[in-house]
Amino acid sequence: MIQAFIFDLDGVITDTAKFHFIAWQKLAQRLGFDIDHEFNEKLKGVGRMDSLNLILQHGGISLTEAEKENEAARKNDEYVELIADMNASDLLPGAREALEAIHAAGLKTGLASASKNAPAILARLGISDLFDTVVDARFVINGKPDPEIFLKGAAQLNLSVTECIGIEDAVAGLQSIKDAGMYAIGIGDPAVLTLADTVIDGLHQFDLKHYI
Ligand code: G16
Ligand code: MG
Repeated sequence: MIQAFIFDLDGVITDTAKFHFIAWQKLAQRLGFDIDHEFNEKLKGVGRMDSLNLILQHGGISLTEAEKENEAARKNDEYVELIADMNASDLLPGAREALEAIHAAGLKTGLASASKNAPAILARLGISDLFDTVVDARFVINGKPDPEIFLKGAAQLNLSVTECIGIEDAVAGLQSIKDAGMYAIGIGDPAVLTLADTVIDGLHQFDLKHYI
């Protein structure tokens, strides 16, 4: 019996990818190259340092560990400035309604985000109190596609994985949900999200009664 839904943040609840893109693009340009939107797709759901490594590889640049730390911190400062203006209007359609419907049915909600900025973003969106538990990148050793983040979400809710459903827009995130042993709802293109048990366009299409 399903007791909880564990949500990814970027691409499911809100679109932070556009802000990450601006900040990563600035970093790439500082180093003398460009990234485009197609390349940005590869960074979705991928943690900060892994994203930086992919970008450096893309630009054919190699940096020392200290230089990487410095660039990642600078990118994050720029990103934090960009998300400071976020508010409830940045919620994706149906996100608040889905969270409220789950609570109204007496079920639980969790967040499993690769972003260390996740709690601040939830606060900006005005939905912190709609999550029973939050697992972000600060609390996991192995990021997505490793199942750790979704396993931890279920454990923090005191539930077994078969009582939880994971919701993700990125292939790496869906891998994480499936390897955790959960049912997976994909958000996006069914041709891309082949790991998902079911795919919807967005949370505006989320219908709780289909899953409980
Ligand atoms: C998000 C984004 C990724 C980003 C990662 C780390 O993951 O999709 O592009 O690199 O967080 O973010 P930060 O630099 O803020 O720690 P998710 O899991 O919310 O989709
Ligand atoms: Mg995502």
